[in-house]
Amino acid sequence: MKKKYTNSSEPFNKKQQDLAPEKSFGHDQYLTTNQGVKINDDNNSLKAGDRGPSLLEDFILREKITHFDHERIPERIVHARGSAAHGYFQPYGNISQYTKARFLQDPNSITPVFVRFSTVAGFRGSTDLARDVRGFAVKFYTEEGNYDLVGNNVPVFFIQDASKFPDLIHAVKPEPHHEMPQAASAHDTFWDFISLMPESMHMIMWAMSDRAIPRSYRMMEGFGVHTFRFINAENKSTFVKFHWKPKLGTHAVVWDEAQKISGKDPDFHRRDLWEAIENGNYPEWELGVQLIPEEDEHKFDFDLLDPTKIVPEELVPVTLIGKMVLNKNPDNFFAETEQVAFHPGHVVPGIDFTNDPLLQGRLFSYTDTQLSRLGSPNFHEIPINRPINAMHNNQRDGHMRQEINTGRVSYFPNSLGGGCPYQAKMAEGGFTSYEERIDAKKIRERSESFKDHFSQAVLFYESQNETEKQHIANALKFELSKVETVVIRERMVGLLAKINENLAKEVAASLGIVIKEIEKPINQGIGADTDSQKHEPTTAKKPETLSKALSMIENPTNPNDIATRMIAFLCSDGVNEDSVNIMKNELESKNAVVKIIGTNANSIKCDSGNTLKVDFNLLSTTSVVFDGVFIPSGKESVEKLVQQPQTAEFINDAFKHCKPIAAENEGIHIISNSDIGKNITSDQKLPAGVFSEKENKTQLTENFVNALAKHRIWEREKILN
Ligand code: HDE
Repeated sequence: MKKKYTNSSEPFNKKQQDLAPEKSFGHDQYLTTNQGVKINDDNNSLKAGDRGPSLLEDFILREKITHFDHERIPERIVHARGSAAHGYFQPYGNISQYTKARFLQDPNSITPVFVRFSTVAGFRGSTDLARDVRGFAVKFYTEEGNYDLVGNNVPVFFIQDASKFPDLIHAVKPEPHHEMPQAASAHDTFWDFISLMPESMHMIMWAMSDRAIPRSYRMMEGFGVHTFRFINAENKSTFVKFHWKPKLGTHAVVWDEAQKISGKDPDFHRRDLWEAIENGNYPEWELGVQLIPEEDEHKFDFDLLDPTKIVPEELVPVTLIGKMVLNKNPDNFFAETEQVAFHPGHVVPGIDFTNDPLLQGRLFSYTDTQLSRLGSPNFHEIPINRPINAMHNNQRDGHMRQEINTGRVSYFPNSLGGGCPYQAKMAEGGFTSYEERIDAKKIRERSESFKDHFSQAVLFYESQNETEKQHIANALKFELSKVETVVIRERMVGLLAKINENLAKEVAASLGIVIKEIEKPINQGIGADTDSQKHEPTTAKKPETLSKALSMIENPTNPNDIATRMIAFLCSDGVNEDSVNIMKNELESKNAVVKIIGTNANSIKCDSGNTLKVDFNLLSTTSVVFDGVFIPSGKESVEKLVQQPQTAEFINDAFKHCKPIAAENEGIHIISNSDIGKNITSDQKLPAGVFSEKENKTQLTENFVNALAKHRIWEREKILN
């Protein structure tokens, strides 16, 4: 008899279930509908006959497809692309002198956090390596309620007033007629807007620097950007600027590398964060504060309320008050990373706002956008958004309400409910706003104290070292050469001339602009001369003191540390096992991560006859995702590698991106076969950061490790350019 064909999966037996790698469901759980009805066949819809039309009656099919149809929610209008992790925050001591916020008092207290890093402009599926500012949003689940520090990896912002934010974002997002380019600021509308907004020039210097192409989320600084207030138990206010300092130092990739990573591994930052946490390399930051007494508000030559200004660390040092460790990946991207709702207005007693006009606008925006993004006023009930302390109020109902409120009292004041929930006095932890005296006219004006748009742009630019300055110039040349409208390029060169004439000249030359021709008023352009922009920019003076803290290269954190750096070992059959192991052990003892790149995807036979497990096939990986390359000895291995065109490409990229490269014995053939060969001097000297000590293995290892600790061998750029 013909067997009935149903294509229905038979249930796994107990033994198979126990072997399953995924334990997300309990092993005795049946597949059910959302109403809890057990499903007998999840592979076939209900039909009239086995070849017949499907039946509308099929409630199992209808439920499944209806749910699927509604699986997407609107992505964030900005910061759509992001990755997040759980962790904790621990203060170093008691700072009750400045703030009564309880989570900052006791070094034995641990506050859970959820942190989301993001790019700003790209859509949810866009590349991690776009040239862009990175979001750095931290939710502290404190005993006194949720506190969100919603910052960026750049300490200033493009605009001074919230009313310009929609314009800025419209300008930077893909152009509306053809929705191009994705996740990129290199296009006309962005630079048109910027060229008419001199206040953006300080932030532009940061955005064109390598800060906008971080090596990893784990290697970025974070900043609260605005000036906030700490409030102590006596109601005394101290101005505060927040900083996150990464334990692994602040590092970037180079632009050519960023573009290649965008193609080879657009999830590079997401993967890096995920894998570091999975491997137990928990990223860590220290929380720093710059504290400014209320009396000193007007002591600076910029306004503390102006978000386009930093308080240089040389003027007010950063005091480290605690550390944050990220030690757990989310269980579900949508439920946590996508549904988390941050808000700069989520503060706890002891933290308060200033009148920064950008911050004030943000205080409105976040709940508003989350109402449409998350679809209901009850998004605070989503697990990732819930505070850890109890929450009681008289807010009721609305879409997707989870809580079942009992009783008939949902108003305050009430007597029927005994006046509950009742208000908390200040001494009981009730939030009271700082009593700032305001006596002013209602006007649409920008403060005179906001008008210097260039001094700090100059301070930032001049505080960079030569390599960093060159990278800024290169970024501007790249971005502006993608701008098609000549007058926009010209306006930009005009603005750059206010920062540094040589920079402007270099950019102008690359754009084919003669600098003399563009000495026009800076604010020219349609709509640029409105009252709100009437402050003409002053020509900036060179600052007397530079700020070393602003240079990533000149201000390294833990300069000898190579922890979690990714090192590629290029190997093939016949590789010398000792050569692999000696270098591997040394690097791993310093907590670097070694990956074996093989000419196949499985394993390699060493010269000793032992097998070596391959992590990546040369064909499927790329040098741009590594921090350094080592070629172990082994004649046969080297010969095989030389035959693969990918080997030279691997080395050429590593060389071009200024990465340390080391080769042992025969490995030197691979180096001489690559672009490096052209740069070996007549007396056989290798270029900077390339090592090949034939006899002395210890020296080779030491040189390689020291070079990796420097992150990049920048002097090599001189021979490459
Ligand atoms: Fe945001 N910003 N922003 N922003 N922002 C959002 O809120 C907004 C600003 C920042 O990982 C949105 O829930 C306005 C500065 C981060 O979920 C939205 C203004 C800084 C994130 C919004 C600013 C930030 C956001 C979009 C000018 C650094 C991602 C989705 C007045 C201090 C948070 C959402 C996450 C997200 C508005 C300026 C940081 C639309 C109106 C300055 C890190 O509400």
